[in-house]
Amino acid sequence: TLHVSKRTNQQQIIANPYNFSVDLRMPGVIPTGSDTYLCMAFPVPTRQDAYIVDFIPLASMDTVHHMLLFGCQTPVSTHSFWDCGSVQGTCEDEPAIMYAWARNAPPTKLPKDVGFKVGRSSGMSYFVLQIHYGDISAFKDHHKDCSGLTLRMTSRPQPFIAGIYLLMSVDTVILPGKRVTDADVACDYTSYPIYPFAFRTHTHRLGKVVSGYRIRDGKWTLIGRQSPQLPQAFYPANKQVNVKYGDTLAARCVFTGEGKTSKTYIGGTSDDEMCNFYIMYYMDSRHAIPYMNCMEMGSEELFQHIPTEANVPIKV
Ligand code: IYT
Ligand code: CU
Ligand code: CU
Repeated sequence: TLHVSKRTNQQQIIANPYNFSVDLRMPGVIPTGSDTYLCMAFPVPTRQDAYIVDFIPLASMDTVHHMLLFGCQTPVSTHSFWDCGSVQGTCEDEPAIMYAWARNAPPTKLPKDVGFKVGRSSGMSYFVLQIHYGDISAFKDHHKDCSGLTLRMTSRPQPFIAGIYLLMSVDTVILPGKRVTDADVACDYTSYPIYPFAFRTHTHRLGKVVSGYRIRDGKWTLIGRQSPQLPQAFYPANKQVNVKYGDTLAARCVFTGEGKTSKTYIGGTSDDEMCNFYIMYYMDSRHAIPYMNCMEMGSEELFQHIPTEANVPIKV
């Protein structure tokens, strides 16, 4: 009967020897100023391949502004936590973003049968947790913070692999006083099909709205649009938009130079800007590519056809 099969199923989940959890927590830290970024690296606890199938955030709501999880080969430090504000960074090699938690945003869930592949063969031997402590007045009592994440993992191969496609502008210049500057990025997609299920936008203070699209046979279909001034978490993508060989992926960030007295360039500090549109997707594990990116400007001709919504500000 239904009742019996349900129980068996539950027992399987609990007793499944392939499943395990990994706690990634700050080791009791006291941030010394507002807007402190602290990072901590954790070795991936298995020699074989493993898959992250769920993220469980454990963050103090009154102090943690956001948390990001990266995977990489060589973190800046492997001993203890470090200050990873704009100067030091997270990894010596290329960090790959896997998760974002931001205050007041709903947490991202991976779809069923989807996992982020980690471990030696995937070139990801460390997790790096980055925590942005915003308002630190809650630390007046000198308590220590152990915020972080629990990862639910399995060593059982997953049918679909999660991945990130990052569209980013590398050459935008925002002129002082100019009301609108569009940063456009676009690339032809020439790989196996991907199924976007979440997206994240990132700019600094001058970003107004960031939108991402699939272009197929000249038709623009929205993957997601958001204000980068809202919590920069991964939000659910527009449903049923898949991306296949021959499509084009495109993104536009809208900036304003109002109130500025000098040019603003792309760069790492809060006085610089960034234009990022991240697509979180899944892909058949038989030909999975976990990270892809696009840094091309895209032609003016192409962007003449972008839907007008891309320049409509979002209320914050
Ligand atoms: C110059 C820029 O746009 N940097 C972005 C995107 C970026 C992310 C990763 C670039 C590289 C990376 O390896 I991961 I090269 C940037 O730094 N974005 C920040 C975080 O660092 C992830 C963000 O919050 O999106
Ligand atoms: Cu933050
Ligand atoms: Cu940035």
